[in-house]
Amino acid sequence: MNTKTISLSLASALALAGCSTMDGAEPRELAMANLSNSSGQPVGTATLVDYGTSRAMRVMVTGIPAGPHGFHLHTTGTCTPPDFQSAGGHLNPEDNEHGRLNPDGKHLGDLLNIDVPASGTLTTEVPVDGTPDYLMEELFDADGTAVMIHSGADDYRTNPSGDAGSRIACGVLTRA
Ligand SMILES: [Cu+2]
Ligand SMILES: [Zn+2]
Repeated sequence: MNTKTISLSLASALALAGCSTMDGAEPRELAMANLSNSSGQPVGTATLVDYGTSRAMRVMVTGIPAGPHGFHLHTTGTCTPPDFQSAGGHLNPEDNEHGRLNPDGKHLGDLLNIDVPASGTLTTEVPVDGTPDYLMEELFDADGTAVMIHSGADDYRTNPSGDAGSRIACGVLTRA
């Protein structure tokens, strides 16, 4: 290895180290919800994680029927079983229509479906749009925000709810 190669390698290493520090590569938890099913039993957690350049909702669930499930943020942070209608519609501060495949969509609360395997246990992450400041302002408005899992898949298109079926698990977000 000649001197030029060595100095380039060192420069790259420093650049990478600098990058990770500036990005805040240490994931930071912003908010968290304990999820319960319609019988009031705990089924897992949802945690909003800030990766510096992006945000994600980390989902850890168990005892959920296998298959794809609509997964949303709902506008009111109240989870009253068994139907969880208390949580209102999707979190939608920009007054859009529902669905990421809808040309007039999407709601801030429209997250990707989660696909639960036969075991009923899943750990995954789905992206969440918006800066940390914007998200914290909207999530922790006067009436808070709920995280919801539905019985069926969100079709990402049908207004206002994606035709995702009943609400099977709900949790109120709190600041982490
Ligand atoms: Cu929903
Ligand atoms: Zn929606």
